[in-house]
Amino acid sequence: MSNGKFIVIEGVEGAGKSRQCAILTDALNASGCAAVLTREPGGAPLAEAVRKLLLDPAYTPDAVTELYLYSAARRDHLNKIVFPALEAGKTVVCDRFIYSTLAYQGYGRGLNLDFIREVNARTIAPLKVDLGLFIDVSPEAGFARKGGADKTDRLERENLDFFNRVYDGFKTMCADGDLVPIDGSGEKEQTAANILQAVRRIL
Ligand code: Z5A
Repeated sequence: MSNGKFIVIEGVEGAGKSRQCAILTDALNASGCAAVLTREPGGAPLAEAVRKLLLDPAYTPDAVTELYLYSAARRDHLNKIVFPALEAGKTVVCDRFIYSTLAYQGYGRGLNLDFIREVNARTIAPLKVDLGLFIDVSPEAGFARKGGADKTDRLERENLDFFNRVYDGFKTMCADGDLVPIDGSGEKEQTAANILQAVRRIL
């Protein structure tokens, strides 16, 4: 279906995903490879509206409800932004994707991983991820970078055990070969160089 490449950057809170996605998109555009920056949950009007609901501490959805809300936002985002960009031959850089669903709703909340994989596969079909990167920064280090958790964000109210399970889930996906680990402990420029090196291998 697609001509462009679909690249995903994952990590825990404060790992530097947003910053690195922007740096990578700028670097690709500057080198003549047309690239679009987007994010999940969100990236399109309906998906951004769902994002607000998901992060709002006023609501208490269980893990299954979360899974379907993230998936609904994802399908809308793919239809409105990602599929058209890929069909136009552009590379898409996406801040979080299906690996976050496995990490947070699966490893974090305890929802069955095969169930999530099935929903993920049906939600994104016929898309395949060309490259999934995991910026390796521990939850403690990530929150320290951000100056602590944002308590107005429903998910950031979770305890450290939850975020450690999420982190371990990402590490398992790296060990399984689904994600490529990127050392995120250094300066932003070093992390950006590591990411660019991994991306060049698939372009
Ligand atoms: N979620 C889910 O549960 N299921 C799903 O399927 C999906 C998502 C898709 C929102 O995500 C929530 O959705 C998230 C997972 C869940 N839950 N939580 N909690 P989000 O991506 O919007 O939220 P976030 O992960 O909390 O983003 P963030 O805090 O903005 O983190 P970041 O994008 O990785 O970091 P950053 O904004 O680029 O940088 C953070 C700070 O660190 C900033 O001050 C930077 O200047 C600093 N920074 C960055 N790099 C460095 C380095 N190398 N050194 C020092 N300081 C640095």
